[in-house]
Amino acid sequence: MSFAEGCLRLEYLPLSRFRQQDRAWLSGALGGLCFSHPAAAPAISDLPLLAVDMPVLAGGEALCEIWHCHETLACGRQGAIRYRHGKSLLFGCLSLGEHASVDTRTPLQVATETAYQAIFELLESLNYNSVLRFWNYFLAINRASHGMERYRQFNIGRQDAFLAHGRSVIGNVPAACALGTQAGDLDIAFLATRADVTGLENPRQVSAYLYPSEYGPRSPTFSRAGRVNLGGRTMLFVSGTASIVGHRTLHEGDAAAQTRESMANIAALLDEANRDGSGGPFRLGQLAYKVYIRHPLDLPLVRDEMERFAGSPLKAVYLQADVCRVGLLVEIEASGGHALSFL
Ligand code: 3EB
Repeated sequence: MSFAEGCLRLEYLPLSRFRQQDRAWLSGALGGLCFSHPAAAPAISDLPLLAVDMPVLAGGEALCEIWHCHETLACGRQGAIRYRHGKSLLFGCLSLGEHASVDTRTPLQVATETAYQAIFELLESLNYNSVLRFWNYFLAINRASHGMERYRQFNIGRQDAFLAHGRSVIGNVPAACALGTQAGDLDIAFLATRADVTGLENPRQVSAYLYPSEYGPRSPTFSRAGRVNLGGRTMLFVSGTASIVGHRTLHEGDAAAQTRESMANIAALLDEANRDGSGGPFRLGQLAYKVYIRHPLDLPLVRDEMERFAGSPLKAVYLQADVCRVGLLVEIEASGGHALSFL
């Protein structure tokens, strides 16, 4: 990879091939995530790798998502967080269990608030002022407990941690996703930078941080995308995107129509990202996609719709996950502008 490609590279590879990599490859990796059911990830000391209990569709072999970077890397641990960073980028991850709390907060709410507080403490101490992306995964996202859906409990804990650290919960907040796993603790991974990140919103959608209270007592704290300039390249991190227009879920029960609507949302977001002409232009057919599908049998249909919309072949990986509203059957995240090594 040349310098012109920028300092960040995303690589998807099966776990079996990960295990064959040499030390040079490992030393250039910031960290990553490993998806499989049951969860599995090689324990490599000093490499932050999050094992997420999520089935891989099509193929079924465990899938690793690795973020590489050209900088000289240092690694560390702070409490539950494992991280690696260079001079401008940091990848970190942690898993926290849910434990009965001593106050009125629910166990998931406490775990979420604790995790985000720990992340913000780490980022503040290492001078990483912006988060490019959060990935949030936890068990039974749509199940109610303590009188509230678990995704809504998560949103309370997340927002409280932002507020406790004096961070804004509207406007320029990080891109993110939140999906349900089959088992395991609260798993969070994040990519942060010392560069400035611009949060983008989607003209077709109400900003998630302004969702009305019918979706929960606290709005979710994320922006539709984050854009950053690194090493002379403009990169885009698109949050999990679903069949939501305004603030409403569209096409309940129709996975194909939901896929088209989600892609239309991403297309509108790319128009926003391309508007001021700094970097890009980003094109639908050139992004790296990660697609979360609620019902595995919908895979062919979702893939067909995506390829019809954005071109074929697409660089996309497909996972089975519960999406954060019961009516949603698919959620699509994407990124672009960085180097990409795809399977
Ligand atoms: C949505 O648009 C669908 O809570 O971090 C997408 C991306 C969604 C991120 C999050 C939730 C989150 O509301 C769900």
